[in-house]
Amino acid sequence: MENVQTSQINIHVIGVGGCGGNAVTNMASLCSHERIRFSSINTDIAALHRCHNHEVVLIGEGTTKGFGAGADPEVARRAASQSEAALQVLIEGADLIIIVAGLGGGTGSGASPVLIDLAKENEIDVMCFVTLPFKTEGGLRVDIAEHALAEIRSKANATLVMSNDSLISALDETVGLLSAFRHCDAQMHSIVEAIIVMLTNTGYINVDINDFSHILSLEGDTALGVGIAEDDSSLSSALKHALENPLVDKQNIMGAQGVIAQLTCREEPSLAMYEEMLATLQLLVDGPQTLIITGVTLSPELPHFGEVLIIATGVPVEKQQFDQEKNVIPMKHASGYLEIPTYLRLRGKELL
Ligand SMILES: Nc1nc2c(ncn2[C@@H]2O[C@H](COP(=O)(O)OP(=O)(O)OP(=O)(O)O)[C@@H](O)[C@H]2O)c(=O)[nH]1
Ligand SMILES: [Mg+2]
Repeated sequence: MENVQTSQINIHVIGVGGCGGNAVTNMASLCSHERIRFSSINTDIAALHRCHNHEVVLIGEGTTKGFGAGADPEVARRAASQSEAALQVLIEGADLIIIVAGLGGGTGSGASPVLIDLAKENEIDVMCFVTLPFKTEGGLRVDIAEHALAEIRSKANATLVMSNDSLISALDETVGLLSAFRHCDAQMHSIVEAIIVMLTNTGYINVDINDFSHILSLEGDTALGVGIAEDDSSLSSALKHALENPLVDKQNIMGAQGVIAQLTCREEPSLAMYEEMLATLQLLVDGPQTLIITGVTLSPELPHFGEVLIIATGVPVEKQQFDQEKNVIPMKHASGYLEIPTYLRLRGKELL
């Protein structure tokens, strides 16, 4: 089996707002792939100064004077529209844009939809990786995030939602806030890397940008994930694990209209285990009409035996999991680190 390298695909990961910029800084430091471009946009010049390892664009300088959007998505929307020419230059040449943003503030929530619109006008596919705020940040932020998420879901080709609250239940309660954020960023990064490998290496069974665009064009919810297999016999479990990430909101792929199942292996998988993995996928999808596109790529430098990337689209839209509770939920842990004043959050980000 041999993979052929292709060079046509340009993937551009763009962080929007403070969280987006932090996440992209962390992702860029983890990324080993030269074909991926990272950048961040923000209304806040100080936040952009922390994005030391990738290109940055200040938006709406005339509107916010470089001071952020003050948790007002409308201000950020105007800022992004005002800087449309700069954003147009930024996205030029991309085949796929992956937007990373924290919802609940101004810039991530308000500028992301403008960027998506611009990308769509340029016929570029857009995936969005977004985080939802801690409920303890208050009902207003939750409301902002909820509205932004609905808009982003309706505009982007695929949306991956991670909630900050699930960091608390998923990770050891002694974990530090910044380590928890980095964990979240690493999860997003592993999915981005898996997509890059799939699109830039021509596998033995190949998924190319047109297959990918087709799957992304299907209307409905999205489920995305990556699972690790330590050996040949754990491919099916890796597939299930890809859809059991405790940080990710939606992972049920039942009834999906389309699924990409991309297997990347260090060495050739056995036919029996490959078949078993596909049978597991069929059971999870449970849809005779589902378009399933499978890919197999060899990547000898992979640190483990294999990786299974699942991208399911056209998943029937469920009533949103989002918690409508507007009151601040009592803190789960005595450490009290969840109620973070803005100045501490900002100082914390400087440490990232
Ligand atoms: N996972 C994660 N979440 C973050 C991080 N920084 C902020 N957040 C979350 O993202 C939400 C939005 O915060 P920011 O990204 O700082 O806000 P912004 O988009 O820059 O908005 P403005 O500053 O109001 O213009 C917050 O309510 C937090 O829940 C981070 O580094 N990682
Ligand atoms: Mg900000």
